[in-house]
Amino acid sequence: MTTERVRVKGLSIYRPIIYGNTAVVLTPEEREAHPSREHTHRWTVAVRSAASAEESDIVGGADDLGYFIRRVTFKLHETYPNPSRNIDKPPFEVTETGWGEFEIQIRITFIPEAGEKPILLYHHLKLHPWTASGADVEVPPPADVAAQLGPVHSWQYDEIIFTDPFQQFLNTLTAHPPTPLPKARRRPVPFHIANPGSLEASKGGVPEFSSAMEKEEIQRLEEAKKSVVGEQEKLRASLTEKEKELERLRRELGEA
Ligand code: SLL
Repeated sequence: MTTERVRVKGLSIYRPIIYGNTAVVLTPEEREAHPSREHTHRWTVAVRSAASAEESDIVGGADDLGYFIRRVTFKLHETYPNPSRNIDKPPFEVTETGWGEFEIQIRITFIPEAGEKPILLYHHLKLHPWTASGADVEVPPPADVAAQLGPVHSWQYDEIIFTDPFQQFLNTLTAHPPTPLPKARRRPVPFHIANPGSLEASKGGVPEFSSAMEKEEIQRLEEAKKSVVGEQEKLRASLTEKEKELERLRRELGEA
């Protein structure tokens, strides 16, 4: 065996990616132009590098991921012709028009040298703007309002981690360091956590991921954990109360 096919034990290396979609409302002319007339939106689903290029109106995609990704398969809803779309070179994305939201299965296949199994991701295609939080039912705004709000963005940040990578693959990866995320937030946040409950959340330009977001996410998780612990304590106290009550009733019954 050559050293190239040796795994570097105890080492992990990751590449930050984003996956998700952008959607815009079709103009009345575009709607008319489509044979079925039922299509309302144009959308793009993509897998990209997490960092955005400077001054770009694209979410993510500063780096070309072709050096380690061989193919991305987007499995669309079966109402689409040839729903399984294989994209073999960057940009790893599919643009379509349609009328409905659905779950897209995304399979990422790595270059053969990686010796890694493909990974599966799921993304809920989002066409309608984020609406009031707290509402149980999300009612999409009428087309003209949606068009005014501008593109809808729904992106997820993730890190692909390679554990014990082959030496050759490790060399390939280290030859392509990812563009670092900007420290501070320069643009809107790419999804609903931006400002839950506000239509404004989907407005205001092209979003991008920053390392500040990562910190905010950690903070949110910590706060959520605290509130769960608080809830637990309350429930435990009430359980103790109820148990006492049960005991008292039992005793009463026994005495009767
Ligand atoms: C829904 N469960 O009912 C979803 C399905 C499917 C969307 C949405 C295809 C368009 C076409 C299209 O938009 N499918 O090829 O005519 O909302």
